[in-house]
Amino acid sequence: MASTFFDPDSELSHPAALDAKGYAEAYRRSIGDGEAYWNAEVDRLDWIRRPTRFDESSFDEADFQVRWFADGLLNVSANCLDRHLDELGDTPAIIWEPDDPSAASRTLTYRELHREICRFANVLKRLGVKRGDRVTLYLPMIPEAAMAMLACARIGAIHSVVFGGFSPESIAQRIVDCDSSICITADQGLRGGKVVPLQANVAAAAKLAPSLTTRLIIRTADAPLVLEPGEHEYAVLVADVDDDCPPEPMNAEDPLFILYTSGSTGKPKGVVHSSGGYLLWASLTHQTAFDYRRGEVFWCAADVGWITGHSYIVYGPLANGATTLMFEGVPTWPTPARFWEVVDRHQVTTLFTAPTVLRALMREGDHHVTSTSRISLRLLGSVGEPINPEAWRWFHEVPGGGRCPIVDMWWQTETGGGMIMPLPGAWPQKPGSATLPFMGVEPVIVDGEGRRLEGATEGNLCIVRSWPGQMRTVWNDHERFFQTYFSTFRGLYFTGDGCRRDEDGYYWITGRVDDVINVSGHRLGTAEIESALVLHPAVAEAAVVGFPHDLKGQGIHAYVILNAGSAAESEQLRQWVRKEIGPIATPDRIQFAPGLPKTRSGKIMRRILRKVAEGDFANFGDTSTLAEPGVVDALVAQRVA
Ligand code: 6R9
Repeated sequence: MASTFFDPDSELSHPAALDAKGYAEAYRRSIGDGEAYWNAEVDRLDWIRRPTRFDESSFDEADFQVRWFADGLLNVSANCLDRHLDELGDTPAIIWEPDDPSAASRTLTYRELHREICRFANVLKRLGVKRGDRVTLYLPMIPEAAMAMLACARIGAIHSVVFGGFSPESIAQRIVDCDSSICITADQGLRGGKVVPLQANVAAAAKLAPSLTTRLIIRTADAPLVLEPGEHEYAVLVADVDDDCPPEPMNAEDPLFILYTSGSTGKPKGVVHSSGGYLLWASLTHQTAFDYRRGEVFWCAADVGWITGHSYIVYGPLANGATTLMFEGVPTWPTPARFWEVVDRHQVTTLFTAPTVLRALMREGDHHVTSTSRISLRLLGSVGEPINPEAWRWFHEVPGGGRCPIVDMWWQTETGGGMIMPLPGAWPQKPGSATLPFMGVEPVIVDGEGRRLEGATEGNLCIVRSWPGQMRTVWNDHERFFQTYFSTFRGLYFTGDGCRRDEDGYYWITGRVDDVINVSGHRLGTAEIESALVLHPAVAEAAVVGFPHDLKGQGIHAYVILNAGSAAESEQLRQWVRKEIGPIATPDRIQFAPGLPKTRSGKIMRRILRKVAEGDFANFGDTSTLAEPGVVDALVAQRVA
């Protein structure tokens, strides 16, 4: 495929920190002499004891481990707050933009944020939270979400943030898995003027999760809280604690947080990130990929419930002394101009968002964008799924006014921070390509048998060696960590993504090659949705696949087989999944199927189900192993009917 190069040099108002030569040199060092490279880079953090050990990881089964900086001691919250106070005490750390554009925004300086977090940490201590305890967070996009995360980090507790769109069942599943006894939530959340009943959802989850004994509630609405036994009002407890809370010295390898993510089985994996390596990676990638400069306003428009929010709303920017903008609302409410109005209001320099948002805004018409100034913007970013060249061009030309390079950053919950992305100003871009690997990242493309493919090629994307931000384990299931990522291709970390490398060595992510689908940038396991469907009394069997969707990237197509004599409406089943998992998992289509295409050994042939869902009935490939070939014709007949 021919592709246009965009030369971003001409677009940058001042030269970027790294040019092509600087990058090539740094990249070569990071791969050729990792120890020297990381020995210099660790100084971007403040250590209580500077590490003398660096990468001690191995992807081989015999001595498998992921470990970095193992003798280092630090505290993550001290790195994000205390060390900035002398120089940046009066600089805004967080600017909060509420859902309702007519409500007042809120700014917290580093000094104010430091004080709030110390007090928050003291509240947690008073509730009995100790080093190593797991604290569940189920919060709206309010500054208290960042405060709660950093308060945990201050006392060495491990946070597990659960996205505010998940159902009570999903919250409970995550609480039970990490045996968490406390959940921090709010009375309600607001999104696009709609109320999300957070406190009630946690109360419902508590009935399903016996370990959960304590609920800390932040009041956001005017109405006084109504508290059940086990619930505490944050404002009441915080009125009565000290401003002083010394940061707990933590080992670099101590877990900082758990974040659950979907995989190929029905049960979400608790991805565990470290204190030292993770923070270093979040800080280094934020600084370098976004060419961050002091005084700029950085806006990552993700939710803190996802890894993007962890690394680029909270940890990366605050570790770098940046001003991070936190937005409670949605891009299309009250009007599709909201994003750009927020950019103007807070003089945002960098906006990091997702292709699904761009596609939604694109079809609303350019006038919503062009009616705003956006003159403060210098850089744009895209994450979460492959960006289609059309959305890339629109982002560049309309919101970016043709002046801003686009950082298309490929990474995963598991990688902690960006892995493959263009560094602004360093090399020409191609719309739709994440371009080249970041420092210390050595990608390879392998075929189905694990053979490394050279030059321009396409296959499975793997990473050869560890990097500091890599996840350390799956909570409580180290064996699953190895099996999921390191057993498919021996000695390599398998990303689950397909990838093409072009003649210029640029990487193009083509999407998941496993049973994970990406709906509006949200990762969902097809098995999770299937498990939810078969819980319905009328459903005997279900198979879920993704299909191309104009706005969402992928939509959810569910094949459902009902129990003999049972009946169900598709809308009923859609609502059922919504209730079981959350709105993001609601199937777009339910197809009541007479049967599923299976091999004689009983394996569902998902390849065929994907083709049928896509409406591609011509290329089923080899169907000779099908137990009942007639099933495929029946499925096709239903689709064309
Ligand atoms: C950060 C995040 C990870 C999956 C990943 C890939 C897709 C993310 C992308 C991208 C193409 C990009 N993905 N960024 N694909 N280009 N710039 O999204 O983490 O929620 O774990 O999803 O998202 O398929 O494997 P996570």
